[in-house]
Amino acid sequence: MNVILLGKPGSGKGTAGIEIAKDFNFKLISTGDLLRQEKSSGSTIGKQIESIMDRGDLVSDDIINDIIEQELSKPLPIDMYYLFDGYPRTISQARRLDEMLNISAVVYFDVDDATIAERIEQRGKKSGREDDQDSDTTKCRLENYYNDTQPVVDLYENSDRLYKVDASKSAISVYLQIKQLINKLNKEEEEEDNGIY
Ligand code: B4P
Repeated sequence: MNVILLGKPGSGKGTAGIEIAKDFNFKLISTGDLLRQEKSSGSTIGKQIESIMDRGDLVSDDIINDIIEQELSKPLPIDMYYLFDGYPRTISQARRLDEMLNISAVVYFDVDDATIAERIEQRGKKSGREDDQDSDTTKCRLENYYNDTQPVVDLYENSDRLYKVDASKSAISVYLQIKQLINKLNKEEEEEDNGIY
């Protein structure tokens, strides 16, 4: 079962993703991490995306789709599935992903904007991430979320693949909610495979 973690910037996708990937033996693909690696490598693409990311804008779909295609072309053990963190963030990315893979579940991190702003401000003090450093950049990231990513949430909700978790709770609580959800979905899938339904 391939799973997506979807939500506003700073909603906790990365934090939960690391633990969930370990527990369920997922291959974790975080586009944010891959882009930050590209940026710090100083490559041509890294230079292209640096200022876009620092001001809180989304990197182009072409670059993201190339990065994802490269990741998906790497061999994956037969019993392993993907956990996507921060991808897809636009309708075009979501459509491309649906062409490449079967996505059974999308975990939506439900949290209000004020909590997001507070978390990003706190992270900015430690992370040194350019995009966490001021409230205007956070505002821009949230605007991009409403313009580009909210339609992706609607797309998955309309195709009955969206499962909400209360992401305003503590990191451990969010992690446990997702763990419980994936266990339940795995069990349902198993029962379906065994013809119980
Ligand atoms: P990402 O790296 O995906 O960053 P994010 O959305 O800010 O973080 P996330 O939701 O993972 O929050 P985190 O767990 O860290 O993206 C960065 C940039 O890359 C984007 O702005 C864009 O430019 C580019 N990009 C990435 N993917 C792209 C795509 N597909 N298309 C185009 N561009 C793309 O948590 C945030 C903070 O809150 C942390 O400090 C954490 O400790 C804290 N926290 C987490 N959960 C908590 C909880 N439950 N309670 C309290 N604090 C919590």
